[in-house]
Amino acid sequence: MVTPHAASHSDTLAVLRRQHIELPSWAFGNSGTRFKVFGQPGVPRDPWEKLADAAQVHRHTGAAPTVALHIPWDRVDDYSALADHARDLGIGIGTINANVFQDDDYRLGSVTNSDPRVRRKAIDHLLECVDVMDATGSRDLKLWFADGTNYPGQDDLRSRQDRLAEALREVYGRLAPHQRLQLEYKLFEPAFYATDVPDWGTAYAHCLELGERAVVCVDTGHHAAHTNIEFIVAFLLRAGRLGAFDFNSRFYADDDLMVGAADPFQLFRIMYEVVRGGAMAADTQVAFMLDQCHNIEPKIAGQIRSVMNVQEATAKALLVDPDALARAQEAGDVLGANAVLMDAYNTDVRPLLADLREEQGLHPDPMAAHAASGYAERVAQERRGGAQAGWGA
Ligand code: PSV
Ligand code: MN
Ligand code: MN
Repeated sequence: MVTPHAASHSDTLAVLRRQHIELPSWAFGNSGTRFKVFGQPGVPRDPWEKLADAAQVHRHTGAAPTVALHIPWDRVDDYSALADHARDLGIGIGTINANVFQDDDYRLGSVTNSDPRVRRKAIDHLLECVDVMDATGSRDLKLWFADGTNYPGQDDLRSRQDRLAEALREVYGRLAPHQRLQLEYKLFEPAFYATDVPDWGTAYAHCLELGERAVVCVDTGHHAAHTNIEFIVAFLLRAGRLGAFDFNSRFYADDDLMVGAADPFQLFRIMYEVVRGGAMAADTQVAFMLDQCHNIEPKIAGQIRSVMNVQEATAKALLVDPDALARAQEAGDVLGANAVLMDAYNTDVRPLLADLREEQGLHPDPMAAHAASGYAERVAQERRGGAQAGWGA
C-alpha cells in the first residue's frame, strides 16, 4: 500500500486553515419543489436575518466568512448598510447573483429575447447588480440565464447567441477593473429543447470573447448524468477561466442537495483537480460557493454539514502524494497510480479537521456546537410575525 502524505503536513494544514467557502443567502429561506414548500420555524424574514444565520455557520465552522446575495430576492434600500451589518456579524458580502428569470416579461427569455424592450430591461437589471457590487465591495457578478426555447423553430438559435454576446459585452464594459463576470451554464431547465448557455464550452467561448475578467462558474448540479466534471475543472483551470463553483449534489437533475451527499467521491475528484491546478493557493482566484436549498432538513445545520463536506473532500485531495502519483503515472503503473488516489480518498480526515478546529478555538464538531448553542430555538422564538423569506422572495 502506498501511504498517502501531502507535500508536507504543515502545508496541508495551512491550506485548510485558510479555506473559504461562500454561503448562498437563499439557502436560509424556505424552499421546496413545485409540489410543496415546507415552512420551518425561525426562517429569516429578510436579508438582514439571512446574514445572521450565515454568521452562525461561520461561527462554528470558521470557514464560511462570506455570503452571496441574489437580487432582487435580497433587495434592500441601502446595500452599504447591509455590508456594514455583515461586517458587524463577523462576515462579508460576496458574489452578487443577478435574477432575470422571474418576471412575466421573461417568458421567452431575457437577454436573448427577440423583443428589444425585454432585452433592455434584463440588461438594466444586470447593470443594477453592478451598482450593488459597488456598494457592497463585491468582486464577482454571477450570471445564470434561464433563456432557451422549448420547441424546434421557436426562435433562431444563432440570433439568440448574438443577443447574448451583445448583452454580455455591455455588462462586462460596465465592470470596474477589479470586478469579474462569472458566466454559469446549465444543461437544461427551464428550457427543454435548447438552452442558450447549456455547457462549459459555450460559457468559455463567450468569456474568451469578453476578456480576461470573464470566467466560468461550474455548478456541479448542471450536467448530464455521468459527465466528468473534474475534467471540466482541469481544463478551465489550465485555461485560467475557472471562476467559481456552485457546489451541490444531484441524483437526477438540478437537485440542489447538500454538496458531497450524493457522491462524495466525485467531490474528492473535483477537489483533487482543484489542488492539482493550483487553485487552493493563497492567492486563488476561484470562488468556492454553495448553491443549495434545504427543503426538508434544517437550513443552518444543512449549511454547516455542507461546509464540512467540502473541507473533508479538500483534506483528502491534499493528502494525495503528488510524487508517488507522478512516479506511478510515468511508469505506466495503472493500478499503482489509482491506488495513490484511493489511499488518500479512503483516509479518515475527520480527526485532522477536528484538531484544526480546536487549534482555531472552535468546537471540534460544528454540528454539535450549533445544536448546543440554542441558536435555532432562540430565532424560532424571536422571529414570529412577518413573512418568511423563501426561494424567490
Ligand atoms: C440555476 O439553477 C441556479 O443554479 C443559478 O445559480 C441560480 O442563480 C440559482 O440556481 C438559484 O438557486
Ligand atoms: Mn447555480
Ligand atoms: Mn442550479
